[in-house]
Amino acid sequence: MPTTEKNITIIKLGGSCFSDKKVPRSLHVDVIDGVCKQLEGAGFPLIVVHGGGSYGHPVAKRYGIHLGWQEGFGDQSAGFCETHEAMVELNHAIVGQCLKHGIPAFAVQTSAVFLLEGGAVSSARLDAVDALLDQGLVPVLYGDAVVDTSRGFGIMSGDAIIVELANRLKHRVDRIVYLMDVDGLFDKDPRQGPGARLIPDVVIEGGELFVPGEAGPARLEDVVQQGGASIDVTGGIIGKLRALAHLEDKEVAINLICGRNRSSLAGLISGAPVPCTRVSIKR
Ligand code: IP8
Repeated sequence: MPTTEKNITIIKLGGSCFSDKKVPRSLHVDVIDGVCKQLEGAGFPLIVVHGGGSYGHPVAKRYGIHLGWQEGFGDQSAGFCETHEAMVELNHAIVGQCLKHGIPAFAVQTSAVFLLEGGAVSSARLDAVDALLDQGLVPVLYGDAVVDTSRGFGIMSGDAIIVELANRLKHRVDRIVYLMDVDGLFDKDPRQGPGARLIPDVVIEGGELFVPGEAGPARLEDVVQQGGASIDVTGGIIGKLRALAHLEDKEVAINLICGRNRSSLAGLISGAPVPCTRVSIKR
């Protein structure tokens, strides 16, 4: 088996893409199936990272797992374990779909790889991920409940995982693809009616997000209408993109595309023009 350094694509399966956040433990198996179909015989090294969707988030919220030990959340030890259990169930379903499509997916337990301290990553044991890639396998990691050595516990999101993988793996991550329930980032929620405009480019500079324009760059927060109902394509995703400012390699190609149709991912992989938001990081 070759063990030389490879260029890796990370596919982030966003929770909004594969589950209905209003229905606990709901999984759109057809969406996962469509994604796997487009990745069949991809022919390039791959890591899959998935979010929590309606599996991890509601449990974590109920028990305040993202806050560490706190009064008033009931039995947080049980909540910590239940959050992880929900994510394991989800991960098992996603890995199972990958295997059905001949993708050699191998679950990697995020909480066994990472430790936090005060919310920041204090330990990352990624040798096993590098070794799986060396063997031509597809590691599948997921947002998880993770031990925090000062707060007790916390949540490590799929997006934080992506930054750690890109910065610390032996192999080079050269492409990150975010799969969403819509075609990318919009100026308003496209699910709430017509007239929403897809933002084709976003630039991250000095930790801030900008939309290039003829009149000069505008702050993304000023371009995007944020509202409770559109949190996944506005507020939520803005926080996720801001995390990418911590990528050490500023050359990595980052695209936000729709993971719900059966063509955007295959199109992007083959180099065809697909509706998307491209994200670049300025040095
Ligand atoms: O959906 C969160 O991961 P994310 C995972 O990538 C949990 O933010 C356990 C809520």
